[in-house]
Amino acid sequence: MAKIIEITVPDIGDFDEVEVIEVLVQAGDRVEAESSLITLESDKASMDIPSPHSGTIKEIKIKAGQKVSQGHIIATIEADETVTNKPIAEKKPAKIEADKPAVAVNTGRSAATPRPAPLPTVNEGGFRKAHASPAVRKFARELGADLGRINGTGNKGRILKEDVQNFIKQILSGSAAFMPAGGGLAVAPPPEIDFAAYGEIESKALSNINKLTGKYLHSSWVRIPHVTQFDEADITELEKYRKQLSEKYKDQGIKITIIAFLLKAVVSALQEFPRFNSSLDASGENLIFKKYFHIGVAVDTPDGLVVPVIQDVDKKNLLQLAEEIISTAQLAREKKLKIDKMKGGCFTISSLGGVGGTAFTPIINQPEVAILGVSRSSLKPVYQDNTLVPRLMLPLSLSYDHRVIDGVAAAKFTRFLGEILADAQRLPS
Ligand code: CAO
Repeated sequence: MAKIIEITVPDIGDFDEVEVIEVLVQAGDRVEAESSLITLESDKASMDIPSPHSGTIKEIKIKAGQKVSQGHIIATIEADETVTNKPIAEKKPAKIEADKPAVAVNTGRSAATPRPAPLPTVNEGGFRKAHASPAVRKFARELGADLGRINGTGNKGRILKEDVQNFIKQILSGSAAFMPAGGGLAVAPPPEIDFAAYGEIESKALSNINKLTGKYLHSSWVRIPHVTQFDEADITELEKYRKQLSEKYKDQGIKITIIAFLLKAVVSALQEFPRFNSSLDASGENLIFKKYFHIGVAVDTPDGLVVPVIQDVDKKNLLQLAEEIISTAQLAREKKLKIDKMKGGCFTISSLGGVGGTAFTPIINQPEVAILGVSRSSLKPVYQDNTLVPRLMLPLSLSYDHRVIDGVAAAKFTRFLGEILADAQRLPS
């Protein structure tokens, strides 16, 4: 015969006065033996308390927020007739450490249920921090739902089972709001490694600039299909001219480096190839062509990379540009650059020419569609009129957004730059 049994909090180890954070059943619910009734959470761990019997819940004697200890009555249950006097679950509830996943990750198996296919990857950091009960965590993990991306509708934003179900429904229906930003890939998190296990280490926090730049670069790298076109410009004549100019303005403290010429050459190329002076709009379906020429210049500072923007390069002469590069780089290195000076760029130049190297693949400064990397010039033997002659060659590395720019256009763009830099007379002063 069915009988009413009181279900009490079992031995929960060293814990006393633990908070009930979720009541998972209500009166009238049918439960199976070992299914979770409530979730308790201490400052160290959370645990689900299972039902020791199958049957129907008659009355709930507990509510969320209450503190309980061993022996506290949770509920009464009308246990199934088949139940013996000995409850099925006499064991301690499974304790789930706050900083460990509830079940094995990505092995294709949960602790309880073997699965034929590997589970989708979740972001472990976000998953751990999410406000959810172990039962919901387990449920989410079984479905491969990333708790870190789910907004909870429960008490104090707690993630409920329904939230996980809704999230999965949204994913299946292809709702953009639930896809990774930009519809890109969900990337597996890096492995957590105890570096100290292999030798002495020192941990240093990244600078704010590092963190901010890192975010932008990562986003750009993941969202934009990058291709890099390499070329060389013969700057033998240009270098002579640059040295003359530098000499002339030395007394005024103005150093004219190749960057000023590159700014001018880039503007000419953008005028010739307007697609390089465009951005995709937020929908990704329209190209916005800019009629202005604001060019970013990557500056290396002690705290990391910043990209101030030189406004209206087409309206400034070489000397003005050279002065502005010097003063802007100085401000950037002294952290005095106003945020306005870093906005509105159309295209970026990143020069490692003062350092060295022969080529590199710069990351596009989104929402721009291309970036020009410049490496150190060097003397190379070049065939001219059937003779090998020494020429000063400047390596160019143009990374471009392949959604907007085709390979042929990129090759034409760098060729145009090469030709215009080779002929100093063609450069607007
Ligand atoms: N080939 C050969 N020499 C070059 C050169 C090149 N392509 N570019 C610069 N040089 C020379 C300069 O003429 C200068 O020579 P002198 O000291 O003999 O006068 C020297 O290298 C140092 O130049 P500079 O770097 O101080 O000046 P710049 O105008 O060329 O560059 C700036 C200014 C702000 C762009 C640069 O200082 C800087 O910060 N570069 C780093 C940018 C960066 O980090 N990019 C990587 C981003 S990752 O995508």
